[in-house]
Amino acid sequence: MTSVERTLAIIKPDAVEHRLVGSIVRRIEAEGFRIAAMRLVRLTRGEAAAFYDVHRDKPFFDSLTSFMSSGPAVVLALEASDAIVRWRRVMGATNPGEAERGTLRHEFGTSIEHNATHGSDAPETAAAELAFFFRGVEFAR
Ligand code: IDP
Ligand code: MG
Repeated sequence: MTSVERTLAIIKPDAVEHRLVGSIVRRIEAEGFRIAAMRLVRLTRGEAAAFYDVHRDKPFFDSLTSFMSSGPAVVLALEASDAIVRWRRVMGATNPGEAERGTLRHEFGTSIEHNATHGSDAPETAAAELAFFFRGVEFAR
């Protein structure tokens, strides 16, 4: 069984800095996702902390929120059947050093923190993360 889903993707500040937005959007389209919404955001430290609240107690939390608020990022709502799992697969493992060849994090990530992209990990987190960036936004059809 497959179902049409939406997931939240982020092109993180490292990838925007490295001028990889075009390459990553090209890959998103080539993989068959429909872009339902997309915008450039500069998160505040507080917004980054709220977004990554589940990691509040991790040793890397301060560094992560600093990184995520260090420059503009691109947030996208991606639509496809099984979008959540499929986007996670296109991104690859969290640590670029462990990500499979051909995945975005293998290609474009430079460290476990600066790993180029984000993707929601489950239907509940996808709904919450999409609302975080796109509440009140009508997805284009
Ligand atoms: P995910 O992005 O693959 O879901 P998570 O474990 O949810 O990975 O971690 C969220 C983000 O925090 C990662 O994408 C990465 O940017 C950063 N991160 C995860 N683990 C570490 C770490 O051990 N050191 C530094 N940053 C980390
Ligand atoms: Mg995660």
